[in-house]
Amino acid sequence: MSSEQISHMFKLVALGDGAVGKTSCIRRFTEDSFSEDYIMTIGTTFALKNQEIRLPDGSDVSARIVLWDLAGQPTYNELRRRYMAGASMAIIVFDVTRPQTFLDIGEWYTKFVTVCPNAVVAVVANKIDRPDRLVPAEAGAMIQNWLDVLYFESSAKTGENVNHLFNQLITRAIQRHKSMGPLATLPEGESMPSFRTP
Ligand SMILES: Nc1nc2c(ncn2[C@@H]2O[C@H](COP(=O)(O)OP(=O)(O)OP(=O)(O)O)[C@@H](O)[C@H]2O)c(=O)[nH]1
Ligand SMILES: [Mg+2]
Repeated sequence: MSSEQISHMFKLVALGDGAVGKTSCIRRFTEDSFSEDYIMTIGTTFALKNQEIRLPDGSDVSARIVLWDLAGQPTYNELRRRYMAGASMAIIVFDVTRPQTFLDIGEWYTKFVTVCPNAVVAVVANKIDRPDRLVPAEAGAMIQNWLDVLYFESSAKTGENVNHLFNQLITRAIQRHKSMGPLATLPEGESMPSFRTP
């Protein structure tokens, strides 16, 4: 196995309706913690995570991910569009106990790929720990066939599949970045965010 140390920096945005668990998935991934309380995200918050990734060819890569956590409430539509710019990947999250959040996936997808056509997208069926699940796994499989996306089922509460989904997404983003060559950087005029406390 070769151990090639390349540093990659990627922007990831979390999309999906309000209260589906975007902040919870990010927090589970970055801090390995979970809270039952719902605190609506206002505007945008950022998190940072350094992740070691083993690529399918056996090489090890270190990636730095800036996770942009965008408010799901519709009030922030225009802001959200601007913040999507320059993202290499997106998670589009829905809540398996609320079918409307599943029906809205297509709209989120269209909004995102219009701004970032080359990014890697994962649709995430969250809250699978809940006994009152209404959206079946088959619905997710359909989405995967219709759209050019990865599909995962997760629980930010138990942690099930959360690391796996982010690792898969980052792996795909690195592969896509490599295949697009050295010019595949942020669009002109775009820069990484400066960090501030939310
Ligand atoms: N049972 C269960 N509850 C979850 C899970 N993920 C999130 N929740 C709960 O769902 C609620 C909303 O979670 P958030 O992560 O704040 O949702 P959000 O998508 O960031 O919401 P906005 O910031 O308003 O867009 C909180 O009460 C969480 O505790 C999960 O996997 N299982
Ligand atoms: Mg949130």
